[in-house]
Amino acid sequence: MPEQLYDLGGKRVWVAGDRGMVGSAIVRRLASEPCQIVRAPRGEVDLTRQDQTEAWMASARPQAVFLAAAKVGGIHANDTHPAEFLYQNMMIEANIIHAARRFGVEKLLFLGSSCIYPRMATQPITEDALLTGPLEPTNQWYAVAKIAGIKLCQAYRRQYGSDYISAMPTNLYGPGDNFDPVGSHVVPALLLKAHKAKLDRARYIDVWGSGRPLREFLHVDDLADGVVRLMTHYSGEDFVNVGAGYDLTIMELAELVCEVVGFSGAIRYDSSKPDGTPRKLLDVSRMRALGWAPKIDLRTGLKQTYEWFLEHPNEIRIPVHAAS
Ligand code: GFB
Repeated sequence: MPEQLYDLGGKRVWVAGDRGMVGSAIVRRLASEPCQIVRAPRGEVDLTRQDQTEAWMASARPQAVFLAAAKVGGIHANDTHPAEFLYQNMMIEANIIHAARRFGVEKLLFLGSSCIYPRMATQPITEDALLTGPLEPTNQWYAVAKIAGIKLCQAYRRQYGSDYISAMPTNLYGPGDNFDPVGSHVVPALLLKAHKAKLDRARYIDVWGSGRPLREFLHVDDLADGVVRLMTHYSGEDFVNVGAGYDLTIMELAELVCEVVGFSGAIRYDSSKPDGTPRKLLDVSRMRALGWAPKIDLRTGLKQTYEWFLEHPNEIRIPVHAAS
């Protein structure tokens, strides 16, 4: 079993982005660690602003930071808001990572994304595929910002000896997701479409693209468990993939979602919408060697996410988590 390298016991821990899907899952997971969570007052710290970020870090003095704050969205949001995805994500990362060094953070974990890899990377994708080929055009802006975040962690480690590490999660889903029909990722989008179609007794739902792309989906609670594992048991310049270990086609996902929701109509494919990357299955050997494995299978996770959605009818999350 790998040895523990960092003890969260008694530490002041800040989850940047703690109101987003990922950040709130990390906060839930940290409830079973003997640490103290520090939280910025709602809406009061704009992490794209260096002055506000530094003032918050100077007053809160976190010892460990999970950097889960980001501007996020699905394929359409990425494709149509390139400036926001590039600018906001670069600012958030640079402000927090720089402030972490200034204010003595002992350990920081940065969350990247599997879209950092070349569009045509060999599958399953190992971490050394980074920067070996051209990016997928629909999310290249987000990818470049996330690559900059990885490089910042590596650079601060090399130059200042800062213990900053990075995790590369695959496509995530779960409670607290953004269910905006246009800006969201595919899982919440299809849950919403199938749910509305069931209520309206519609004959079909529309699914974007050809249905042929393959995607890997990880429940956000499994991701949260993985990043806490990395925080406590990993230190190094190499970043680490976090994925489920298997993928399925969007067509198979759409069928599974309809089954979970109880919609028995047809599925139509809208070829005017982009497919994006044909496949991005992560190699998770490094993560498994650290003693982590996902526990929530896709069907169970989709059912649980649908139940969360039904219990939160008014909760439409905006896709910007820049405000902590
Ligand atoms: O989840 P998604 O938006 O993100 O789309 P990406 C995944 C696949 O599902 C694409 C298809 O092939 C979409 O065309 N799809 C089918 C749909 N119907 C829908 C729908 O109603 N809504 C959406 N959103 N997709 C994102 C990146 O790429 O992955 C981000 O843009 C980030 O930067 C994220 O990296 C993890 O997997 O294509």
